[in-house]
Amino acid sequence: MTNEELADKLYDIADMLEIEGVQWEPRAYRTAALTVLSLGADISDVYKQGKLMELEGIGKSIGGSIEEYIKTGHIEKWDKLKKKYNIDFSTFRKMRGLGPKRLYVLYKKLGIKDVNDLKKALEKQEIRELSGFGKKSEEEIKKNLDFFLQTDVSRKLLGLVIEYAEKLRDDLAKSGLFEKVEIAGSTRRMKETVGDLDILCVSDNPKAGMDYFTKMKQVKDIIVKGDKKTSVDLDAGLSCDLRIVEKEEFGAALQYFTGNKEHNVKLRKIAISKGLKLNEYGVFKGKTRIAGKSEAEVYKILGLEIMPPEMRENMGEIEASLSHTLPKIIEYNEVVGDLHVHTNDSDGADGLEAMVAAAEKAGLSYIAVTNHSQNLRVANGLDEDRFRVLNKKIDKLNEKSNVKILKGVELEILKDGSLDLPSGLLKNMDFVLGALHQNLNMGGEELTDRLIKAINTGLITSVAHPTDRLINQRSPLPLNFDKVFDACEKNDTLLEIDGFPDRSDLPFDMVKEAKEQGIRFSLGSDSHRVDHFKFLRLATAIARRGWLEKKNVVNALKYSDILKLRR
Ligand code: DGT
Ligand code: CA
Ligand code: CA
Repeated sequence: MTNEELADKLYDIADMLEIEGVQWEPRAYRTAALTVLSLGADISDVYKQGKLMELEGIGKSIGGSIEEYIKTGHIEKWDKLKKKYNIDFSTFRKMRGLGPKRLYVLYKKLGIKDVNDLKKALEKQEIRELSGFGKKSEEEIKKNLDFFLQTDVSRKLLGLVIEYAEKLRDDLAKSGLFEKVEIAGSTRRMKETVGDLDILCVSDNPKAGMDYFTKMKQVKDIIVKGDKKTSVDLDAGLSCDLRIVEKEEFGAALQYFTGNKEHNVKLRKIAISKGLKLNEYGVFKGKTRIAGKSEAEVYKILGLEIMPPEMRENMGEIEASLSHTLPKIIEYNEVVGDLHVHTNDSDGADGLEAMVAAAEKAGLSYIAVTNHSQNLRVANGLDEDRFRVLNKKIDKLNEKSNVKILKGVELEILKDGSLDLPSGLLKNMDFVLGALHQNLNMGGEELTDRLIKAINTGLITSVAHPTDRLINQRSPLPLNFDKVFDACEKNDTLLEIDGFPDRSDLPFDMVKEAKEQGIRFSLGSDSHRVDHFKFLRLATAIARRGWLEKKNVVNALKYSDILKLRR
């Protein structure tokens, strides 16, 4: 049993309870599922240590279900519900647009249980005949299904594997069998999703090193084992290549196995044009190795400046390096504030004081508390009165708090582009994230006009998670981003980079485009509980992958300067 299998069961229960019309339980089950997914340790180990109930969001009832599953491989609640709702929820969750309630209608009226059934019903154009669906809705479902069928859902979210990968690296290093241990591949480039882990080591005793690796408790199966390369399946549900190389070739190997592939291909062409040969063992002139010990040495001998791994996506970094025009991208420690944080006043799990304490522990100097606004009822959005009360509480807390708190809101942009709260209140807010969450089933042009109308009010500081994509789950909104960027530029409105693992939104390639147009950005973890502040690092990674410099990111400003954004 893996954490993932358990989380899937919990999500299933949430979906089925939602169909039953149960009020709060679905949320609780989803929260618990996310806790299990991002745990970083095996849930059965946590259970054995008697620490199950200490986990965030896991109380008596859900804890009981988890215990039952660990002991018996079943959850009776799931079995019972599933008899009534024999739907492949777990696959449908990865697809945009069909929530549990709509799935149930399709199941009851057309007998659709899985993606295959859905495909057939679409071919026969049966869905448009259902009340509450119609032709437009059928086309939307088809589009989402096509997107789903094209995506590789086997890739893992970086935000859910990075700590696991770093622990694996540290565990290897602690063995004392390796002189060097480094993470390479897409994880080192901080790509939003990871296919497999790549780890690179130097060791005097490769045999003992590989023995140690294959016996680690994270290793589930050995795929191939050799002294130079070993591949295994990990308990986190992904595989890992570990390579042991010579000290003299470590830099060249690290460069090669960091990639990406297109970046490497271009580098090799440059080597050839200089009469040299580049591979994972070094840079060679004839048979003599002339570089390879460090990455910097490899780049230098090819006439290039080294660039951070995040930039190595063949997006112009090699050309910029050759012409000495590489920007100095923002450093992780230059991000001093988090500009997207929820509390339990809306849909967060923890209270204001707890979130502020956690922010202080995370080393932040300020946070914007951006709870949902009234129209987002599923998230317990706040109306004007509740915001006024909360803002007073924030003013009071600010008097004694080391971490400064900006009074913010994640504001619904309504169907007609108007704003969900009166402008009088908004003018007194320190940070307004404008967001599209509801009524998204409209054409791209309408949607674009709606967002631009909101931006043009001048009341929005930053556009929250602009594409609204969820990785492996739903496609980006069909917005016209040329127009959106123009509107942002004109109004000096920021774009957000939301670092929550499945959002990672704005995506890095679009970040780079918007930067070229002079747009600035705000970064947010989109924290819903105390342990989510770690996702700010992922937002920063996307900023770096989009070539942002310190001046392009408002989270590098001091608290007193960030307040001036709206003045
Ligand atoms: P992933 O695992 O799909 O998230 O992405 P990567 O980038 O980690 O790719 P992976 O694990 O297949 O290979 C690690 C690195 O090794 C990759 O970034 C570049 C290098 N590499 C792999 N295959 C080739 C190749 O055929 N040619 C060159 N030049 N480099 C390669
Ligand atoms: Ca990889
Ligand atoms: Ca690999």
